[in-house]
Amino acid sequence: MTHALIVIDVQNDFCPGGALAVPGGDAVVAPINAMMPEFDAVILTQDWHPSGHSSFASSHSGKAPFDMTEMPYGPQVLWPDHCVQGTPGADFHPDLRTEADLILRKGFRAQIDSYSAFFENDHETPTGLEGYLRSRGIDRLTMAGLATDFCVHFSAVDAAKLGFAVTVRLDACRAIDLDRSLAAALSAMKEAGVTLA
Ligand code: VGL
Ligand code: ZN
Repeated sequence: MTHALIVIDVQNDFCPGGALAVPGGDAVVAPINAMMPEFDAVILTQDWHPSGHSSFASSHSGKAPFDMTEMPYGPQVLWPDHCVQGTPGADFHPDLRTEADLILRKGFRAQIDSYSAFFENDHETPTGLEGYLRSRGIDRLTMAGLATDFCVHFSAVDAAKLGFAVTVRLDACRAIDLDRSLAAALSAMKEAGVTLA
């Protein structure tokens, strides 16, 4: 099998001091760097929003960060402004090794958020990652990064649904854990056939 590591959103805004800091987010960097040499391919994803993105609470009058809203594609959490294209918050953590084969950016469409590295939040607009992996003959994926309960969760479930063999390295992930979203994410990943390691 050809085995790729997919490193999800290890960016400054998701690390302590960032706009949407995940508790302990920077603790994933060392284990991720250490595991990179074990894989046939390394892919990094980067949350990459235009300013004024529709997932930002600041784009909705009367809404605060972590409120919910209804989008044409379903319910959506509203976030603090984060990972705005070209800003230091959107950069990878400075210690992350970035000698990757591919950097996949997502969330660049103003009207739709994209947690998953495979499909945007409408669950139908593809990012192109599936085609990239299949054309390289990659059939096995290990995932790590931020955040366990959002981008890692949706990426892992989509990958499993697409037929990839998926392992999530929980030791190299950290969660936001909004309203018990971590527990929900863990059971959804298990149900989808993802191996939690
Ligand atoms: C993420 C919320 C908003 C993530 C990205 O990387 O998990 N979470 N944008
Ligand atoms: Zn985002």
